[in-house]
Amino acid sequence: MKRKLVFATGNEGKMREIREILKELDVEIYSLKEAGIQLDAEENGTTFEENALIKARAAAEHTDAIVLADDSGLEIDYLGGEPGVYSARYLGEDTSYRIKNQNLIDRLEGVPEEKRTARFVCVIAAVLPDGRTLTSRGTIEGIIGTEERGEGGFGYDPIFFLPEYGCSTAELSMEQKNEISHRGRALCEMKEMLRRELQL
Ligand code: ITT
Repeated sequence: MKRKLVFATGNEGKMREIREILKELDVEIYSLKEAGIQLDAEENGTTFEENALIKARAAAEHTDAIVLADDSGLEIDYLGGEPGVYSARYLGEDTSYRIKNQNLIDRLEGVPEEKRTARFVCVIAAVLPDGRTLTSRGTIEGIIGTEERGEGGFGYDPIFFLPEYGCSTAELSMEQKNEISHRGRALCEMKEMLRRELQL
């Protein structure tokens, strides 16, 4: 029988990417919703690592499965690393990304391209059935654009430009984004650790 893996996220954009990246692992993947788990863990850590572990440990209290969680965000150098670990909560959790993205564009009004550098960061935390924890981290460097572009991806993707590709991460196919993204990189490293630790 296949082993069960619960991915502790309520973000459907993340979940779509995660399923695609982990599809060749020999496990059954469940979202929180599919596993019937409701989390109200407060993400009060100050780093992506802390918050990813908070989410993974909270979910692990409800299941014997392998649990993974993703904590991620956008760091804009000109804004001192904002929104960073507050990326989901920036301007309010329920505010639309059209508004959040336009606000960040406005805050960078007149800033030249070389100072618009930014990165997406993703930390994946795992809690194994024996209680051990693992983490992996991935990043992707880009610049903040002057307008939204593209319909793919989610969140801040329409304003995150990759100069070497001449497009935003919202203009990549999911396969292309997963090959180079913060989440793709962090999950590939985690996949290797899980294979090693659990012979998956
Ligand atoms: P869970 O905690 O339930 O996983 P969340 O959306 O609250 O969902 P985070 O606290 O990790 O997750 O916040 C991550 C935010 O960073 C996310 O909501 C987006 O705004 C942004 N983000 C992360 N990865 C991204 C990506 O690949 N593309 C665009 N925006 C991204």
